[in-house]
Amino acid sequence: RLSKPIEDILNKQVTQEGNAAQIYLSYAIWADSEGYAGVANLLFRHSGEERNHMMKVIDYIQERGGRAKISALDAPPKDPKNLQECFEKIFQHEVDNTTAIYGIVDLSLKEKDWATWNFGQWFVKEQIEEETLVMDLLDKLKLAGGPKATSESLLYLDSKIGNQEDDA
Ligand code: OFO
Repeated sequence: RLSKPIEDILNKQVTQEGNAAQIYLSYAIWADSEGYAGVANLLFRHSGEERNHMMKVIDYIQERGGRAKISALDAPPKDPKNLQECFEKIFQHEVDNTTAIYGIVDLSLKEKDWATWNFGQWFVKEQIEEETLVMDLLDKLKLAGGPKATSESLLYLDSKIGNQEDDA
């Protein structure tokens, strides 16, 4: 059975994943409005992934005799200025999320709650994939010319991104 501190930190993660889903959703809508259909597609799908993460934590809390809580979510961030800022903000968000996951693993270690420790490992691995995915987007953008990228190369990049597989 979950201890109170573990239940609390997992519930914070439920909110964190819910906020992530909102952030990706708002950026997906921004990308779509800017004409980046490929990026929008990736971000819409990723928003769904974040919601799945939220459900995964909820299921775990319930399974372990805790009580999952649904809290208010933050307002989504302002629209990014351009693709560079969009990807940078997403990357920062994933790094912050990794820190939150490490907090869960750290607490489970202190409490010798090996079930939660094991549960946390799935997210540790997932965060490696997610950070890699966004770093890859930033690399591609750099190759396209970074801040000096022409709209032609951005559109080409967008179509490439739209076709890439995303299982993160
Ligand atoms: Fe983007 O990650 Fe959830 O956990």
